[in-house]
Amino acid sequence: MKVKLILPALTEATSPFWRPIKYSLFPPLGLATLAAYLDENDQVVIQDEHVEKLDLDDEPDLVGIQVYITNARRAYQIADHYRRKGVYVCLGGLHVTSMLDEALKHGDSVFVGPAEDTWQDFLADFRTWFPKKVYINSTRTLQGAPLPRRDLIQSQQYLVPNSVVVSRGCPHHCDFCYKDAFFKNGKSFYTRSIDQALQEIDTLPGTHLYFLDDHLFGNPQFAAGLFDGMRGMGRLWQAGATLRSLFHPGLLQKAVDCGLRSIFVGFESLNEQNLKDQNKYHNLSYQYPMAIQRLHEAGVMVNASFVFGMDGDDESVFDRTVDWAIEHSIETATFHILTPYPGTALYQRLLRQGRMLVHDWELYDTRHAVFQPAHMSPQALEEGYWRAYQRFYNWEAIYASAWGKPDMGGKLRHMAYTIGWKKCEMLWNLIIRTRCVGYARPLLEKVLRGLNKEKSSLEIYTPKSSRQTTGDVV
Ligand code: B12
Ligand code: SF4
Repeated sequence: MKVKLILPALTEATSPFWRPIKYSLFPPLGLATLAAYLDENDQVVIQDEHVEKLDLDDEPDLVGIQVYITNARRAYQIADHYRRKGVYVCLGGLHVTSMLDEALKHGDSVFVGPAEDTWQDFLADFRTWFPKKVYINSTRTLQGAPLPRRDLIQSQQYLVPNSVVVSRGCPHHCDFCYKDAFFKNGKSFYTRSIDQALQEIDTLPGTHLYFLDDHLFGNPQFAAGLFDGMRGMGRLWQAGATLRSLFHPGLLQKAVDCGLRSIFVGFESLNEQNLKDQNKYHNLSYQYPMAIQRLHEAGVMVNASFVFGMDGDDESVFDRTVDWAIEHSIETATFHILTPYPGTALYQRLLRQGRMLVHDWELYDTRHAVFQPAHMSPQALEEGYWRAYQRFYNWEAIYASAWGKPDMGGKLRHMAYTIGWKKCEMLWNLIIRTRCVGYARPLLEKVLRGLNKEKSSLEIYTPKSSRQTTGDVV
């Protein structure tokens, strides 16, 4: 059977005037996961429109398309195109899970929720000619799930081919997050076994890893076992975790000891009431400075995520947040306009209050105000958002923020990371056009390690055979 799996791109990702590096970071791991369930004899291709032009002239037996909210329009176009040719089309992913009726107009089969179990059911049905219209996920486990087919990914096209996900979901329930909508009707947080996770990590070449888990520290016992097992593997890695988990006794140190060098933390807002309104009770704003200090003292760079437009925000929120981030020497900040994704508690609330203004999914990209904010106009929210980026990443701010680091090595690493990420757009464009993005990886590793540091004993690779998979190894 000929199977084609496609990650369509949103319009901006294919524009030479947008930030191509943002879309050349991670390969389509969800599709590589699905590919692992196909038979040896099946011919499988994965195409990612963020990094390549799609070949739409072919006629496979089966097409599977991944649909996010912002690429939904493009995904439906591609689905319609293949269906016109008589090809069977499956749609899955986050957006179709919340918008089943919309998706059913474009797909022959639509998958609700994670698809580790339903995709296998579908393949059996398809081979016997009785596929269903809708597959709803109910079994929530990663035990025994095969490793993603990374051999189908063109790794040279990505800055971070070694993205890895060892859990699904998150133990928390923030109102604005996609999570509860995607994992409804069952467990919304589960992990691989530690041994399976380590086995997957062991297959990844090179040094650098990026864990894309929503909350890698979400199950402290699992995380501690994973970090113990990773000691001596010689990795440098990045991940995301909640603020509260950084205070779990000993966990951060274990992470650092096995190579954590930069972390994405959802601070979201400096306003305590905003956090409560969004059901984000696990963030306590008085702990923010302590968390940053802990991370910096441990040599971990902070990527702080902030959301603008919550009901406690007025037009002063932008400058206040940026000033605070610079004052606390944060390396990179990601700003978002609050975006109510369909299916979330936030979306339901704003719909009930009659505050939803825009229904074009392409604009649900966290850069547009799609709802009526409480204390400012949608225009003021968008302008403030762009101003925040400009202020945080201007040269003066970068310098001021880096200068907050106590030693010269820290200052230099801060500057190199921030400048590399936000101030080298033309260089990134050239690197991507000449298909050399893979060559930039050693530089990223060098900056993560620290410019003045050579490989430490921690980072010298220990072959698998001489390494335990759980428990302390050093
Ligand atoms: C990596 C990532 C990116 C990467 C690249 C995406 C990629 N290469 O896959 C980059 C940086 C480009 C990116 C960009 C954006 N992203 Co993003 N991203 C992620 C992230 C962190 C991980 C995705 C992942 O690999 N998951 C792990 C795999 C195993 O799971 P999966 O992809 O969901 O696949 C499973 C199922 O969905 C299902 N499935 C998926 N596709 C299909 C297809 C078929 C046929 C079937 C049967 C099943 C199926 O099966 C898989 C196995 O269970 C997620 C958060 C998350 N935890 O998922 C956010 C997330 C997907 N991103 C999001 C957003 C909003 C964006 C942006 C708009 C952000 C922005 N402001 O610019 C852009 C636009 C993306 C676009 N193309 O439209 C939202 C999506 C919300 C929504 N309702 O759609 C998420 C959920 C983050 C969040 N918490 O809000 N993103
Ligand atoms: S902590 Fe993060 S991933 Fe978890 S529910 Fe809240 S926003 Fe979503």
